[in-house]
Amino acid sequence: MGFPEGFLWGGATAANQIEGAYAEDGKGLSVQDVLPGGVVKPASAGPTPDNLKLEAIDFYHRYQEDIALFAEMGFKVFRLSIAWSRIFPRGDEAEPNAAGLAFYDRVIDELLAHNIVPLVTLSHYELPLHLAQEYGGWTNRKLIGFYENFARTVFKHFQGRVQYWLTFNEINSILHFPILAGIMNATDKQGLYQAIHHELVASARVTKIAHEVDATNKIGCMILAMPRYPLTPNPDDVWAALDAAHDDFTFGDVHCRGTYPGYFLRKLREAGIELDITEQDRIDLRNTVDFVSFSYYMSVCESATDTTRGPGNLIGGVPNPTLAASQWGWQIDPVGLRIILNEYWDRWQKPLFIVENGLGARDELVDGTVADDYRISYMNDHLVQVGEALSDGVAVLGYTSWGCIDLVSMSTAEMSKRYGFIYVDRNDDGSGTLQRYRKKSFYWYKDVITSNGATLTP
Ligand code: BGP
Repeated sequence: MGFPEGFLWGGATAANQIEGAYAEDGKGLSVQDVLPGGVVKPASAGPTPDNLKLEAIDFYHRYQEDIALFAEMGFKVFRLSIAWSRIFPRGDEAEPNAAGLAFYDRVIDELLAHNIVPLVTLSHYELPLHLAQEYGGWTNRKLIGFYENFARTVFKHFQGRVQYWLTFNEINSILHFPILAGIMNATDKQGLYQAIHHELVASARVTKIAHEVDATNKIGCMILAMPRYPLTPNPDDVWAALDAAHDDFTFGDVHCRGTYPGYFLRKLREAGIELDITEQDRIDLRNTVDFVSFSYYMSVCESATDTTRGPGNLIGGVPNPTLAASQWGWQIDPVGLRIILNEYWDRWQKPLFIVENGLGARDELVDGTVADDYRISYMNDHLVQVGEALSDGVAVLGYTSWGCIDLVSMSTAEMSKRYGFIYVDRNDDGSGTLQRYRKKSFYWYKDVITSNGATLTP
């Protein structure tokens, strides 16, 4: 079967991890600008000189060079996010910041000039800091209106130029890191779940708006996907795995079915949480998405008795004794990608889009390049499993590898955790020329794209 004609090959990024220029052209501070240690560390008082994100890889000024490199690899699609705080610096203004829109005009026009389809995330782990500080982030229902205003503005502005949109990056990770929803202080579960509800309603409402602005718009939700395997065949472990998976399924279920699943309502009941859900909310939630996108890096095990938690993509889990791990302890499991693709397709029957996958590793620049065979092998093995899933009959729209150009890590705010096909000369201490270099994987990916997957080795 193989990869279909028109399969969208490309790469993925997020505004706060590549752009830099954190205060340029009227941009307001975003929540990410005050997380110099990355998302897993507590928030600091304000921007600090050691916050690599403030300059990041300076995509803000170097986008032309970077997009030319993406085009050289043959990218069909490029995933970027629009920083909400560039368009609405405080988040609650009525009118957008024209200079912010102008930046994305330049970027999107550049992509289109290279025949690269833009795939835009509306909120990639960020919101204007003002909305977090003054309103309590997504715990506040008013955020729905602010987000709608932001979304409507960009849908209209980029109408005819951007067709693929994602509403919230890895929306399920809010359960574990409420800061991602602008909840700056420790909060009770009630506030957290109310914030989840507000995000889900907001996602559904902007899905409706996107279709009203342009019926050809395609809106996806975005889920942090991580297969949960039972640590042993003990049925209690099997249930523990399903119970943990429900935390992720909830978000896809609401986005694809338009109502809350029973297992989620039970969890709320048992935790004594009563959500404020209006009749209008229930109607709004029925605006389901056109496709489901997800990130995939690793799988974990779950157990009814073993409480060990290994490192991982924000959530982590019980380590799998059969798998090797990356330098950051993320366990490598290509078959898990086929499993997730089959599972999501069976469950939701919506086209799937793999919008993040890749290997974070320490690279060594030698003679102007990096011999990153480990990355090639990781990606080859995962893409082979995508091919298997396609043969299983799963509808997959495309694949955007994470951090196609080296960028600042989300969890740890390091530069040295590199994912790219393109090496960026910048170090954890902020030193470096920011010059770009093609890695070995650059040429490898170019061949994969040109051959539409035929050069992958099973
Ligand atoms: C995902 C996020 C990305 C990202 C990636 C890799 O969860 O959506 O923003 O950075 O993980 O994570 P890290 O940068 O921590 O290695």
